[in-house]
Amino acid sequence: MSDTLRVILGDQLSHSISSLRDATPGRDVILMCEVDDEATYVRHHPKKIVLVLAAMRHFAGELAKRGYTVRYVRLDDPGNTGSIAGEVARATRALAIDRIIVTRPGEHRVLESMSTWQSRLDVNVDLRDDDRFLVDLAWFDTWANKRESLRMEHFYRQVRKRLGILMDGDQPAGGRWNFDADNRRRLPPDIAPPRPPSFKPDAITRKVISLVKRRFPDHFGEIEPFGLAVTRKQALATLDDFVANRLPRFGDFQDAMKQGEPALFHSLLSTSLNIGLLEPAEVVEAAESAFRAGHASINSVEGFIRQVAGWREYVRGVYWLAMPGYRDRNALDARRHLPGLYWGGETRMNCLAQCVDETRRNAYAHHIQRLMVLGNFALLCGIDPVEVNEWYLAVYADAFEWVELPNVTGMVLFADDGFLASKPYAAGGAYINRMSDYCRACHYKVDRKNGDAACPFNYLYWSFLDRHRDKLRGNQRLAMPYRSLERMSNDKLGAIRHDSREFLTRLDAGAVV
Ligand code: FAD
Ligand code: DLZ
Ligand code: SF4
Repeated sequence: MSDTLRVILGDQLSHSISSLRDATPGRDVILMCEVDDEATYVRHHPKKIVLVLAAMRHFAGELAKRGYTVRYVRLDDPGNTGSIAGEVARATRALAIDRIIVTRPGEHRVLESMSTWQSRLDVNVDLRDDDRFLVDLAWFDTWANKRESLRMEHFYRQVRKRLGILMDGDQPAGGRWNFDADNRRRLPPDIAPPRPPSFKPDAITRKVISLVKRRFPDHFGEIEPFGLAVTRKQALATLDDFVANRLPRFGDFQDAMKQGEPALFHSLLSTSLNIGLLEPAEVVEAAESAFRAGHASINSVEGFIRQVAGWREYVRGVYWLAMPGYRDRNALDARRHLPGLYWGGETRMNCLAQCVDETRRNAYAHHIQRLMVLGNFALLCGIDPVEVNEWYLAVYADAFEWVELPNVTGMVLFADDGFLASKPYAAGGAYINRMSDYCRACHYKVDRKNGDAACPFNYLYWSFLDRHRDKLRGNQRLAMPYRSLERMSNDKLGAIRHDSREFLTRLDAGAVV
């Protein structure tokens, strides 16, 4: 009889995970459970639910092939309690378990639940670190505790030096740590991005698609076509495809947006990384090898590695350092409800309409769409961080709270008062026009600053700075716009305030904006 239960969650699908490290085939039982609670605590995009459940089923099959005993609970199994804690309790009783081994989860609410298992179930719980990251949390805490303020760029350089990533001796490859300045090109019309990889659902995934259609018919988002990687083999194929076809231009067009081209030169690796099909070390290694082989230039490779070895690791460290209070931060006192346009409601603002529509169809938008269009609008309008976080967590297939929350609360909304980022990423329509082709097909005129035809981002930007003068005026990185604001005539400022008030009143009333 087995007395040890090893629990694997839906984003822990790595054969190297710490909870499986000393498992012996045929002896311990591995528990994997599909549960309603995880699909509905926020109403996840159906593509995300399919991704996780299909990947879980494939992973369970791989474990079984390796000789492990897997207790796999399906969403529609009779007796399914609907929660991870409920399924762990049920398995513990049914199998007379006296020891549970589990890897730390990616979300604080799950960690809170796990911390009660030992006393509630009267079993020994061995909670192991999640070491599928480049940096462990103890090292991050030591690094963070030594500093007055946290900055990603400092952290990233330490990680590169410590792990020897993209280094020539003790110097950064290419002679600079950061090639961001080279990475801001708009996409010229004659460059067609390669088709992103897509995997035809097999019988297992097709069954999950039917199940999710039946169980969650009213969640926001299109379930089909479904082509996300659900196995390690497919994830590796996505990585190979990225390195061969898109990495060489990743840097140049990293910030570009183009109508009808959701992926551009992005890697599409976040889902595979976040559920455990790929590890960041192998992704970084593949990118660095492409640079060393002369296949991709330094601005692309450094730009990509900064996202994976820098931002991804940094936001994870910030999340665990700042939780649980981080979820309640609202430094700019933003109280507005999330408008219906985020859920596909009609809007005449073409950039928002395009980004929401791509999100609905693909459960994906790339970084600049999330930050400078959807996020920027939420920031400028003062939308409540709780509602904005809930939206981002629900709609993206790669969203898990450890990575979603710092990006939204810290990077987008500045709701943490600058704990994560040195300034709010606020911008007017000119930025969106420079980096995209959205404005050409828009009802509004991006070069108009005021009046009914003006791009709303233009007056909302200045009105945001005006509203938050007391808090933001002293920020060195906003010195230039604040100098312009101070020089602005009363008439101009009056028009900005008027247009913003009118716009926000209409937004709150549910009018089409
Ligand atoms: P690429 O552009 O190809 O980047 C490569 C990889 O770098 C990504 O796969 C990802 O693992 C990592 N990465 C890039 N930027 C970040 C970042 N800011 N933080 C953490 N990792 C990063 N990413 C998520 O994985 N889950 C989320 O829930 C999530 N929410 C976001 C919310 C907002 C408001 C913003 C601004 C960003 C968010 N990101 C999130 C980061 C980023 O937008 C996505 O990782 C990226 O768009 C995924 O697409 P890709 O794999 O093609 O990324
Ligand atoms: C996202 C998700 C979904 C939709 N369903 C499940 C599930 O049925 N079973 C499971 O173990 N995990 C699921 N997940 C992933 C969990 O939400 C994730 O493991 C926790 O949020 C911790 O990061
Ligand atoms: Fe967006 Fe303004 Fe451009 Fe319209 S004009 S697409 S609202 S930035």
